[in-house]
Amino acid sequence: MRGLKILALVMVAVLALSGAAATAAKAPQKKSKPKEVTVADFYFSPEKLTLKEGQSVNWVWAESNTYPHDVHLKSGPKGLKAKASYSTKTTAVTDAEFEKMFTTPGTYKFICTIHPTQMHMTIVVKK
Ligand SMILES: [Cu+2]
Repeated sequence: MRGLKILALVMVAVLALSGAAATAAKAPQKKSKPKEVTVADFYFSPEKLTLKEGQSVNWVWAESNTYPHDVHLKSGPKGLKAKASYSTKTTAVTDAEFEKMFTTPGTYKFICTIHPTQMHMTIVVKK
């Protein structure tokens, strides 16, 4: 009986340790996980995002879309390099993603070039 009790205690300890290990392994992944923006008919969600330097945004086209959309940088911080890399090269209706890392602090304004009055969003990158 006593042997069983000790075995049970050891098992609980092992489970607790493996749980802690799993949490520790997940932590860095969560930190670098991109913030998701939905590209929908006819809005970006959220419309405003604040990031820390080095964080990424992943735009994901909604499955329910029936119209084509793109992501286009309308304006960015002064001196921003490789501006074209902040815009998609084509439009898509659905089944598309666009990921971009932000390393230059400042304010970024994005539109969908097909629906510029409805679809716009702002990203602020802080140091
Ligand atoms: Cu659009």
